[in-house]
Amino acid sequence: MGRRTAEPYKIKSVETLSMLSYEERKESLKRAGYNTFLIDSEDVYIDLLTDSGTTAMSDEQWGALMTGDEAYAGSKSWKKLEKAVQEFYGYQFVLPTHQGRGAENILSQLKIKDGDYVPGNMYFTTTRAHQEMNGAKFVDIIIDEAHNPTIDHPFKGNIDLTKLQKLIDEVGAEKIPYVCLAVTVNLAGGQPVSMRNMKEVYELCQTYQIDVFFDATRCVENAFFIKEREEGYAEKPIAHILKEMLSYSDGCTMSGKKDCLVNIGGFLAMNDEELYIRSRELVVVYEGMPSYGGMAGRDMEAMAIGIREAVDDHYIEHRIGQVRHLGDQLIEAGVPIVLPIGGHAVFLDAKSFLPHLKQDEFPAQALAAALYLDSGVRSMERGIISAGRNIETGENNRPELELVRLTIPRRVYTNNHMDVVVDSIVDLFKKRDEIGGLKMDYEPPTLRFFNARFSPLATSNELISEQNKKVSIE
Ligand code: PM9
Repeated sequence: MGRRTAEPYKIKSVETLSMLSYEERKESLKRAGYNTFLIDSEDVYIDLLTDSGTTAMSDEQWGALMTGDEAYAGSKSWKKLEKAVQEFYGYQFVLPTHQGRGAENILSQLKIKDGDYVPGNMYFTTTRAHQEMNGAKFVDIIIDEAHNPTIDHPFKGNIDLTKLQKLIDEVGAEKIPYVCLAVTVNLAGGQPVSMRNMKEVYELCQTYQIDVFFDATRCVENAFFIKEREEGYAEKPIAHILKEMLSYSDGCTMSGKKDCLVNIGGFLAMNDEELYIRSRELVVVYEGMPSYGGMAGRDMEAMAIGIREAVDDHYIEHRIGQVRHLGDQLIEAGVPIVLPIGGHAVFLDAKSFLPHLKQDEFPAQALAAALYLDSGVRSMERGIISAGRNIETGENNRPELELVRLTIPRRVYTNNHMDVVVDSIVDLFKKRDEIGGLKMDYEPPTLRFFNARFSPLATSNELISEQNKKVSIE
């Protein structure tokens, strides 16, 4: 066995976790309509719903909160944030937004015309919603391997250049306002894009004068995979790799709630001054003054520091290592997960986990609910419910991937917590035949996964057959 490593930080403040009984969790799940988004946080033991805004901030960040400049205009905290983005991301112009979707809204409104096409490496829920609301059709041009959870490809987030070229030939470059390239790809399992692919996409787009905008939400995690897997990068610092990655784009939208290591905030960045001036006008309409954009001065102080802390090589190595600590144990136990293990989460392959359930019985939603019931671990459905309906036909989109995401907040849990999650999932896997499907009782018209409500299909109205219920934390 190689020498073990530990967290590159020590704990200064603790938050007590709640540990409900099986019966209490059962009640809580019912109240939430079997949707993990609707479970009260105080009823959750280990919260792997999302890595978004759930980061533990450092003492330096907490200290900086007191120095926040809350001026309505010209905040010096904004100057610090702007400088950090320019220094570490390399873009010339930056605008603050309340979170990532604020930046997506502004970019989509300014770039998209009715009838346009926005190609991207797999959709993301809020990103696609903004594109569609502004009249575009999203076109998935990720490599085919990304849709198969069992294929172990080092850069499963890559764009298929043939698919991109084909779309350009079919609809014409003037109908493509920009290519949206996510690093890493959330719904593919946190899969990275190679530096080479980014460069090739950028070069192809340049020949047609099509912009490339990155969804940079998890760009630091992507940089780690390049360092680890792509020739020529092993000795380069993460900060250096990140800057090279972003140089193959015209701008980015950013949810600071992930790789900027903060609980709220985001930004829109670009190199085109004319677009910047137009974007600034919309920031005033939707977000606030361009010197705060929906964030408090203290939030901007914390984000400026988080941007720097995130590119620390020790931090990111441990971060990815913790995700693997969870995923590797599940693989060893034979639990089907998306391969290879990605950057921010381990994704259970609900189709293989619960092969007896049809996609219309919502296997991923049912598995997420069963996991909560078993151990109080909260996860998130990323399957047919998240995929929503086709805007033209109204039919359910039917993604190949029917997944449950175990998303690991940054710097929050220890590997012991991950071990508890493993035990619960392995127990559930042993009694997987007993897990029933769900029916949807309430379907919201947009982004339905947030507020949809379900109930068990079984006549007994039980999600897991009664005789088999096992409780791991009682
Ligand atoms: N991601 C997540 O849990 C939070 C919302 S769940 C719908 O994964 C990408 C790749 C994201 C993302 C949010 C956003 C939006 C954009 N791109 O939540 O608005 O993963 O800051 O960012 C969530 P905001």
